[in-house]
Amino acid sequence: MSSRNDLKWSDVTPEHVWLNRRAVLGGMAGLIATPALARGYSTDEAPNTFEEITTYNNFYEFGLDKGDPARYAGQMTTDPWAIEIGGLVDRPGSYDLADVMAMGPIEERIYRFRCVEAWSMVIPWNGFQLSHLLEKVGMQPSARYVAFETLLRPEEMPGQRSRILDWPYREGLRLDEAMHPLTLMATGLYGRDMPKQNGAPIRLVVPWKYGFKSIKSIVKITLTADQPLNTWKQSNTREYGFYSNVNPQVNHPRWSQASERRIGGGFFSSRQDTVIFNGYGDQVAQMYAGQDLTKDF
Ligand SMILES: Nc1nc2c(c(=O)[nH]1)N[C@H]1C(S)=C(S)[C@@H](COP(=O)(O)O)O[C@H]1N2
Ligand SMILES: [Mo]
Repeated sequence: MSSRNDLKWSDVTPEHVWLNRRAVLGGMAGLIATPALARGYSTDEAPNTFEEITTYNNFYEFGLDKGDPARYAGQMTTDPWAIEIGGLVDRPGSYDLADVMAMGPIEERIYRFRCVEAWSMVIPWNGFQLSHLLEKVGMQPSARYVAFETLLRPEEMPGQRSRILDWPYREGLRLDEAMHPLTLMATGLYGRDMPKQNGAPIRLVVPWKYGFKSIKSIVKITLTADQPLNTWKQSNTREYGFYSNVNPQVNHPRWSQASERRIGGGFFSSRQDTVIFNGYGDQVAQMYAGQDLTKDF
């Protein structure tokens, strides 16, 4: 598969090369203390290791255990890949991955990532803003939401052979959320193509929302007038809403959301307070002005 992920930082980026390059660019202190290199939308917090990001995660299509995605996602075929883009758009159609990847400039964005299960990571993604894709396909005036679907292929996705969720996995965003510059179509991480367990070849990343909004291995994008279904809300409406903004004041019915465990060994391993909108409030809070976030959770 041809790749545009290596445009930014890396040749083939072993993690130490990637970290070194950051340290050089950020001043050598970066290697010793937190690599301080906040650029644009990126956080200056220390990223998790490639190993951590690719071996501890959720991708229920491959099982419920945090190690299952790394164990079983190798079976998933990601080439060829196309995304069906339709609904309230001017130019609907089946777009090949290469054409989708050419819809916006691939950037590196180092984002905090907060799972609803109260663990978090920092991940250096590569991707392009979803806004560029939406502009390319043309949003019709009646479009108010964007719906996403993951690949449905039980032959290659053992989790889809049991009814733990209503497959395919579905997610949705309000159009202003989808158009927000923080919202990424991610095509890689650490300067490499997206690992299969992290949602190859292309997945959503919405850093101010709980991780489950960041739907993986996307094959369908539909613009709609009405709020679309999202899998976790559908599976348990009391526990999961449509918005799913990170909010330490709204606890999950079965556990607190006030703090989180930052995944990672050594010095950086810690429990920390959760911040409203996962720390992206300056950039996103205004979209929810006037909404009661205890009702729109
Ligand atoms: N298709 C699909 N997308 C998914 C999931 C899933 O089970 N299936 N899990 C979600 C959850 S709960 C989390 S926390 C993130 C994990 O993403 P990561 O691999 O980047 O850590 O993926 C989200 N996207
Ligand atoms: Mo999650």
